[in-house]
Amino acid sequence: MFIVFIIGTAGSGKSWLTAAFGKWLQMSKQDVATINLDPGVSDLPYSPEVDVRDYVDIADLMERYHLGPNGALVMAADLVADQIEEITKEIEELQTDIVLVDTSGQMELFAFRASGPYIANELTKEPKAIVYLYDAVFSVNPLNYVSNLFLSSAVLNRFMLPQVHLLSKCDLLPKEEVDRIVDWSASKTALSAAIDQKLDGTERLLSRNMMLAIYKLGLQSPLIPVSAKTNDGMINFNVAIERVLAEGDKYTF
Ligand SMILES: Nc1nc2c(ncn2[C@@H]2O[C@H](COP(=O)(O)OP(=O)(O)OP(=O)(O)O)[C@@H](O)[C@H]2O)c(=O)[nH]1
Ligand SMILES: [Mg+2]
Repeated sequence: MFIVFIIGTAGSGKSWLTAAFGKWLQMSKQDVATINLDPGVSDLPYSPEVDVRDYVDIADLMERYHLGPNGALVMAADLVADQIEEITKEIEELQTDIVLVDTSGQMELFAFRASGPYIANELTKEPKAIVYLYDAVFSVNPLNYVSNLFLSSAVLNRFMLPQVHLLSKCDLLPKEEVDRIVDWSASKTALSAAIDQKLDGTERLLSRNMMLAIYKLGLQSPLIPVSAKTNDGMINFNVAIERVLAEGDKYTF
């Protein structure tokens, strides 16, 4: 069994990608299950085999502890960590080859609190990977792109798992724009030129130095453009996951 956590900023397309990639794997005759780890979601574009909302109820936490929605989400994240053995048992009983895990809407709940890495670590002892989403529309500006590069590096630093980077919702941009962002992810010269061309003053200086820091640490990684609406890029995404998790083999034999 392989476990894939889908992580990204709020609204970056995690749930839709879980749905679309899950369906795509099913059509490719792979044995897949989807898990919802977001206690705050009301509607999902897929039917999860395991749902954290069966373990914690945000509305109940808000009422019982007089919390706001964010306070309740923080508490829910910790309560999920407490239930990790039960959730793991449910996942193991599924006996599927690949498990897609849709994480919290608010990325910081999963990535930047103690409970996230604990959950990632304890949720079965199977091989795991992280898929980090760069929202395509947000990434058009090099300043935003570099900020996301930093966020994805912070996620890597928190989980220390193999990480695949996607440019999500790429159907929303013209192809030239998608190609340009992918180019930034593959070439320091291209990103450097975009920073010089599109930014000035402090933004340019900061972005340039942030880019250099990422390169110095060797944390740059190519983006794979995907769309959950058109299924563009699913083949390349799948190849990348197979490479990091199954040494290039299919998950299901
Ligand atoms: N055009 C387009 N829209 C997308 C795509 N993926 C997601 N969306 C839309 O973007 C919005 C957010 O998508 P979600 O999948 O819910 O994003 P999320 O990261 O799970 O959001 P939160 O869990 O609330 O943080 C929804 O309105 C989707 O319809 C895509 O590939 N293309
Ligand atoms: Mg979601």
